[in-house]
Amino acid sequence: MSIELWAWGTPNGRKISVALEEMGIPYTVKPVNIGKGEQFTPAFLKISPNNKIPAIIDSDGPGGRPISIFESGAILIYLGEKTGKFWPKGDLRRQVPVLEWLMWQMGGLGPIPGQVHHFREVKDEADRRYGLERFMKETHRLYSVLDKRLGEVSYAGGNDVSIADFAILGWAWRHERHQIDFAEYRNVGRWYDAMMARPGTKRGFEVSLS
Ligand SMILES: N[C@@H](CCC(=O)N[C@@H](CS)C(=O)NCC(=O)O)C(=O)O
Repeated sequence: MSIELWAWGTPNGRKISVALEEMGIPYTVKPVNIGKGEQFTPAFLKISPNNKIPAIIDSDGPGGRPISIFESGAILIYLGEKTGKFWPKGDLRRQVPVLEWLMWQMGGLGPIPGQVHHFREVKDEADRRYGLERFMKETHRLYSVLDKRLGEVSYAGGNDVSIADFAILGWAWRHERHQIDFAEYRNVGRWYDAMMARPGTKRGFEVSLS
């Protein structure tokens, strides 16, 4: 099995390097420098038509034929299905909470703190204040929801580490940039420390994506 990971060292890119390391899948990194516009090259658009990292190419896809996948959530589900790791393969009841928290991240704790990252850099003070007020409030709400969940179960999807944790971790890794203090979200802080202490996760954050 050989996978190409087309990515850059951002939260969405890190979700996949962490998953690949945790699953023990060999892969090669194809850096896509999004600061230099490499996400718009024809070669990349062919596998990621929305011009965003990450994307993967699995040379040994279903039926033994190559397959490319874009959207980090789709990639995580694919890798979980393929390996049976961090994904309750064949157990729809246990898949549901994993999917719920994966989708929760994809639609919330990613796009929203991403807006905080953006508005922090806005020069006009009134615009900056408006954006930060709006998106910080929602970012705090999302962390409260996660904190409650992680007060009830050990990991986002239940009692086992799953692809949902890798997805959420990619963004929680940038909590300082979106001005979140884990002292306010103790369950999230505990989960974060436990995840970051995992050797596979550490490797996933350390591997060069540039
Ligand atoms: N929903 C997408 C979001 C991916 C995304 O926003 N990627 C950013 C980097 S973290 C990107 O490639 N931005 C380049 C651009 O927007 O041109 C996913 O989860 O894969």
